[in-house]
Amino acid sequence: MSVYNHKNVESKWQKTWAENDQYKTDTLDTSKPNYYTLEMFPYPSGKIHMGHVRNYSIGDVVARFKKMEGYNVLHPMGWDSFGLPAENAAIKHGIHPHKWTMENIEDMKGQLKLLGLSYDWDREVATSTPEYYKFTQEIFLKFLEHGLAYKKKSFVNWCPSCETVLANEQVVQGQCERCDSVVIKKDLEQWYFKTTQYAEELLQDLDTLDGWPEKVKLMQKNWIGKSTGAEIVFDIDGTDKSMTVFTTRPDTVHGVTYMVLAPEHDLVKELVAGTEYESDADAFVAKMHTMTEIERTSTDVEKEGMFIGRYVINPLTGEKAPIWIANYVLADYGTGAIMAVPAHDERDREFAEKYNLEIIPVIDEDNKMINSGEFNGMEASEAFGKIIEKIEEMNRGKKTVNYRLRDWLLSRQRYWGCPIPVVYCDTCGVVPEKKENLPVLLPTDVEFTGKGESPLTTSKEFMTTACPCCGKEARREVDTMDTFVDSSWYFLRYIDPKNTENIFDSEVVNKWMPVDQYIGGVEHAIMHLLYSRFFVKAFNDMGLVDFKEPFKNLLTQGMVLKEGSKMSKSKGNVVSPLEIIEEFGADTARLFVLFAAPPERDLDWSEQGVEGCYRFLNRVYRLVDELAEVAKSDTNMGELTKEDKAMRYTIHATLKKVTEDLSEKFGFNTAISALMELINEMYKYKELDSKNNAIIKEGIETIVTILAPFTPHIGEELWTMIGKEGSVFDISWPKYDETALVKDEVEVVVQVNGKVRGKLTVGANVSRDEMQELAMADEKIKALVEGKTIVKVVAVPKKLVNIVVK
Ligand code: ANZ
Ligand code: ZN
Repeated sequence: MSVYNHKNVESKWQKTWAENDQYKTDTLDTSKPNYYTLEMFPYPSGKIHMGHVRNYSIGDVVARFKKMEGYNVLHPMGWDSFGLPAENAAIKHGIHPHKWTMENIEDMKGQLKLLGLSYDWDREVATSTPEYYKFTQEIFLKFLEHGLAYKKKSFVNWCPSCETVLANEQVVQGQCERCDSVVIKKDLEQWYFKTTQYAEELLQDLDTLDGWPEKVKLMQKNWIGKSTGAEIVFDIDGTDKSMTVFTTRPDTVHGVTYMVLAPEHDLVKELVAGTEYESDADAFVAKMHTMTEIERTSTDVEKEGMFIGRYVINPLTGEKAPIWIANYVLADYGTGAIMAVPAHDERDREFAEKYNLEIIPVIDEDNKMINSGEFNGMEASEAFGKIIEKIEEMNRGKKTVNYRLRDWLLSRQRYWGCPIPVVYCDTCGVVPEKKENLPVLLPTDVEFTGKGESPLTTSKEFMTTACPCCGKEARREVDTMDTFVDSSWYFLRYIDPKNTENIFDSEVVNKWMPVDQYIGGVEHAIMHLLYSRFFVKAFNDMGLVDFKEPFKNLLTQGMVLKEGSKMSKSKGNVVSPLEIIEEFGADTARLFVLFAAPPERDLDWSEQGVEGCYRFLNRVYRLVDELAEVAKSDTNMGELTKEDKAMRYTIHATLKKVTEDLSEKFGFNTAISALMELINEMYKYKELDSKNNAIIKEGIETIVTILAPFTPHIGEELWTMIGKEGSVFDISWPKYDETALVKDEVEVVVQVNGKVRGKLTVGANVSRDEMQELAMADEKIKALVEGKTIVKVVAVPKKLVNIVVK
């Protein structure tokens, strides 16, 4: 008799797997169908947390199961290793970000290995290595070449504490996502990717993603934010200028009583220059810069604005309307200008009431047009189209579609990111670095003050360079790329990670993509997924790939909570995976996170739950250990008793359930609980005098095989204990025996006049007539129908008998 020693078992198998290169994938092998399963790669903070354990355990079950199902499985792992924490460590502790990052990667890799995950480590990538970012830079140059990267000056979100620009997506309720500082606006020259060029495709193609959670698709849809309406041009009275507005309600154009320009709108300066309004307007604009977009448009914030002395002429009515500037109109949505219709727009009404502006209703309660000249009496929905037509005829505007999606601002005033490979030359202007000069390496002679401009400006070595065009002395771009650029293509690099010539080999990538199953946190539902989709679409248009979406199926796993709240240092409720692995083993940790909740749901950490899983694995171990000799023996099943049949039924029903749970949905928790029941049944069965050794053998083999993807170390160990050679993961996933699932006896409901009056156990194959006879023979039923006329008897085989009496 041996005892389950998780430490010995786990270290033994981890070593064996490494020695045998067990999880190496040959991407060129065409003998099996491909299956690419991927978990979102981590930032190398140095320590794995329970969220990682959960994410990667889920992915590992998928990978192992698919491999046993006969697929050539690709299951890689790497590091999203550029980013702010490394730089902060440099500022705080004087450690170079590179050193800090590489040490963390080593530490975390060691920790991941303790979890027994089936990664092909030969494909490991780290985005901060020159081998990787050389290609991030090449991709940037391709985008530049195809007009998908450009530079522009604009008001950007600026975090005064991180001293860097933030993408819209990184501003949460007006605050920096990382440090919670209030985000302000700053006017800077920045690099952008033209994500808006793909707005419509990014929206439309969501419909092709059947394997994505609806909620994620909805979040993306809202983020893209398509609205249909019109652009209408209003001439500015007494000038040769005009003002173009975007409206989703062209039907209300007769109700326009004033106009609003965003304070930052270029026209504002032109219109107030040299007028009595100039200084007040300047002050108002300056004030707006201290506010975030969120604040400015929040319904709680009082609407504020000022008249700037000019009027437009309404193209449909010929009436004049005053031009105002106001906080609630944003510069970078639509055209940055609106026609205000206080009768039908809540925001405009509030503003009009405050400043005593006219309110003219143009639609009545029956949705019919009023005060609208030739359109009076028309349904508003009809007028919508008719007014657009008229405006188009008059050449005063057109039907348009507008998206909330903005171009992706990728410049960061940071050191630890991918250098943007362009050079500024006094003669040639902005010059892309030559492909053969890539990578533009991050210099090491940099000072980390944490303040001011991009740290790269402190590097002499970096700052002075030769213009790739004319050879004269020139300056390098000192900003680095947003780290989301790095993670927008890593899933492609895994397929061809050692390619030194190209970003990847298109042919192999086309064979493996899209990713069959992507797994990660819902916090990446917008940015990372949208950006990756954008990259793939751009690559498709450049002819680099032949697919249009990167991730076929997506699973967003829930969080790991403790007593209902998120584990966090400040709450002091963090459970360290390493301690759990030490005390109970990785298999127990994996089993717990897979068993405690369905993967999409949040999971509450429970000490008792973990102990329960540990006891379960011990129980399986003892069972297999006790029955190992029987399982090794060569026996015949022979004639089966009722108990034998019941045991076989449980074995094969469990196998069927686990197979279905793993292949159709991510029913890890229900699969595991079915397995637990099977173990209980086996414990009972083995005590029977009449037990059949062939069934025990069948049961034990099934248990070991189907438990293995969840808890791989003990899986391999038990496999060896029952005398098998090689790895349990090299065998095919077992097929259940249909005949074992055919029950000899079934329970049938007996009804009298449709009311359930009893139950009968009958042979599974009895006929309708026999069922009827058996029902009538039942004492209780007999009493109920006695003295009555039987009108008819309905019998549904294996289900029910209904006797209708009068
Ligand atoms: C006149 C009007 C009348 C409007 C009415 C609405 C209701 P969505 O659906 O979000 O696209 N708008 C346009 N550009 C704006 C900007 N830069 N800042 C603030 N508001 C802006 O909203 C489109 C509507 O929001 C537009 O239609 C415009 O107001 C306003 F009864 O025009 B509407
Ligand atoms: Zn030059």
